Amino acid sequence: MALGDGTKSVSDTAAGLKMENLYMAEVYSLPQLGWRHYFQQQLTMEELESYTIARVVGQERGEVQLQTRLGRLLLPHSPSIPAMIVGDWLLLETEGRFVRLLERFSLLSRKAAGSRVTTQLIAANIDSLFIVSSMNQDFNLNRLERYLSLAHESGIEPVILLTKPDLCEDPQSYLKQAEALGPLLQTLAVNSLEVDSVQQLEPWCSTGNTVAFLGSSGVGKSSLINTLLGNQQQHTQGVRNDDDKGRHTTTNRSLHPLASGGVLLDTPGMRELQLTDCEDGVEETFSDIVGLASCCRFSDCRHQSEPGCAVREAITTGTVTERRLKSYTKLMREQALNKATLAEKRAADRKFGRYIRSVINSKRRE
Ligand SMILES: Nc1nc2c(ncn2[C@@H]2O[C@H](COP(=O)(O)OP(=O)(O)OP(=O)(O)O)[C@@H](O)[C@H]2O)c(=O)[nH]1
Ligand SMILES: [Mg+2]
Ligand SMILES: [Zn+2]
Repeated sequence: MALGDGTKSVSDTAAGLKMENLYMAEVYSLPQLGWRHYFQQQLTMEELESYTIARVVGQERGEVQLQTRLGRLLLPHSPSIPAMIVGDWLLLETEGRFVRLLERFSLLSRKAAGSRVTTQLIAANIDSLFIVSSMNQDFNLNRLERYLSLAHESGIEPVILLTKPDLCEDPQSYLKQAEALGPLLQTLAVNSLEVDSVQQLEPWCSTGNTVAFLGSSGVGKSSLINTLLGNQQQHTQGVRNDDDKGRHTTTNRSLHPLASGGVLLDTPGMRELQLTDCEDGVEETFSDIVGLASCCRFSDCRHQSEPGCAVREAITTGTVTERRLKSYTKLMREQALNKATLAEKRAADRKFGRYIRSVINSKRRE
């Protein structure tokens, strides 16, 4: 079912209507939607009895799409409701009024695209991250390391999916390069259009597990989701012939519960993924370099031409590539810079807030 189809807006309904009256079919149990003990323990017995539990499954022009045990409904955005993102869990009153957002166990965010330095939320309460790349001009090790850093920072298990093996002359060479990014990293070649091939993903699609698909446009995120769902819920579209780039077909994030369990999150293709405040995630992604750096003669070694540099030694012997060292240095610098700019911006916002309050107060006094 396409998001929003057949659902009614809460604001369209007469006040006092019971929630049961608002919903259309499409019924899933709470565990099928990803509900678990972590959320249950945030509720009192009274809350459990009197409120309806809902998960954010989509967002569109001023409305949040929610899935409950009984079906779907729309919640209009309002300034009194906190910022929510796909994957969030919340409580609703019987009439559909917002009560409270539940604490998240994981949160994916990045620096918003463009020159503005603000944080953009991507998704909440994600268990596994499928980092999707096709085996063509889209394939880029530096970019994969960005996605891996994001996953590690959020404590989410990453899996690299390399798509379009059927259109590639040497899939093994791509697989080998991706596998070299980490000894424990799961890397799979998968044809998004073939049921047999997509079956490899079943271990991550078990009941209650929420899996986010991230990657550039045209790599096959929506195609993978359609094959897993067994229908064409998500629109897909061919890539440009000259450079394999996609056409940004998916424009909204949406959650798709599988009948067999598991919840899939489709996302629009990302043009860029800039990290912010991801030091731990970057260090985990580059644990080989971090480990070697601890053996350098100087504790502030920059791994350029210092004597006794264990990282340079590893580059000479071929254990680490120059590319990987550059990628590590770049990501560390980028996340620190974005973090500092964000902190400055927040401080400026706070100062501005204080100024506004003082003006209002002095006007009141007058
Ligand atoms: N041959 C082949 N084609 C694929 C494969 N995966 C995806 N495609 C095709 O690639 C095109 C783009 O696929 P989509 O699923 O729309 O890509 P997407 O990642 O969702 O793209 P956006 O929504 O723009 O982010 C479609 O024409 C798919 O049929 C694959 O493994 N093999
Ligand atoms: Mg898509
Ligand atoms: Zn060094």
